[in-house]
Amino acid sequence: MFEGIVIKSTGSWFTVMQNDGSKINCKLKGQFRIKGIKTTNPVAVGDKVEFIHVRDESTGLITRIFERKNHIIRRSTKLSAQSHIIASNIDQAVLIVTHAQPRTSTGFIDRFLVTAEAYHIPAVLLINKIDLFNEELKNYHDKIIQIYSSVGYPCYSVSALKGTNLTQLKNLLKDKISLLSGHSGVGKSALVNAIEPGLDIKTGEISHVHNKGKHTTAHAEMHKLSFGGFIIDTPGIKEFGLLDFDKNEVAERFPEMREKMHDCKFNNCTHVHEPDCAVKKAVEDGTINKSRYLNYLSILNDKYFEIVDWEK
Ligand SMILES: Nc1nc2c(ncn2[C@@H]2O[C@H](COP(=O)(O)OP(=O)(O)OP(=O)(O)O)[C@@H](O)[C@H]2O)c(=O)[nH]1
Ligand SMILES: [Mg+2]
Ligand SMILES: [Zn+2]
Repeated sequence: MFEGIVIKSTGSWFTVMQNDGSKINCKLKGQFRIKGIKTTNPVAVGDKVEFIHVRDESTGLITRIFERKNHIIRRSTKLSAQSHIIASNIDQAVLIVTHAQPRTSTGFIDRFLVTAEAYHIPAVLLINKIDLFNEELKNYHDKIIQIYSSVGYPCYSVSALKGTNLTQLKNLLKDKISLLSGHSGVGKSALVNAIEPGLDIKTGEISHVHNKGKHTTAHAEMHKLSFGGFIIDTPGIKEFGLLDFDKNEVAERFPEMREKMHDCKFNNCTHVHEPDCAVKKAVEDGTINKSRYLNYLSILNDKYFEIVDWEK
């Protein structure tokens, strides 16, 4: 019996890395279903597993998945009740954001942050491609940094292309297991290459027609960092489908609302139409950012929430 950590999954094959750094391709023994989670992938990158050797030790068979410290899940597609475990056993979730080529909306950012809050995983915003900034993008960038750092999310601004601020980024990643997420084309793989040049991961072009990436990375993969820690590069995602279905919990996942909501007149206040709502008052006087509040409303109205109790 051997132990290791899943560093890559293609769906049917899993690459497992042992403590000594050696890698072995494994299959799954039978049907694995983790109780309470209905996912397209029962085993995810980051999972600690037990395996046995088959066929003269060249491949393995995963026989057990150890209990996860945490995991982060998103809904696979808008209409599907299926969900996808992006990764497990992670120390921090890093969202790569770009203001151009492609542009990441605050709606996408907030859905990601809400999910990280739901799983109690520390989240960080990493703004890439700052070399593309003109006056207008620079102003927009300053506003974004102000919004998110003021509610407690660390923000980093880098350029994978020019190598700007990579020392800070390395300090952030050192000795931790970090998940990189974001739209296709934001430079997730380019960033991994920039801080760990030996890896030479494939990166893609940006389509000139759509100003979007071309989904170059097909499977999540964990890479060992020479200066300590691991980084998980993932395929770009179009939208971040929320798994949550309890509307009353959404406000708690906005740290700035969490702080105010106890002063609302009604303790089941949804902060939408109720009188004497401390959250709405804070939006009016500018203490809570308007775009964050509007994204909160948008999340409440999400189609995802119409599928209630999908798990049962
Ligand atoms: N100008 C500029 N371009 C960058 C920067 N970082 C990455 N790019 C370019 O953006 C394109 C996409 O980069 P990738 O690293 O493939 O993006 P990705 O996020 O891994 O995309 P997927 O694998 O499709 O999810 C490439 O052409 C990179 O050269 C940057 O800091 N500045
Ligand atoms: Mg990539
Ligand atoms: Zn309220």
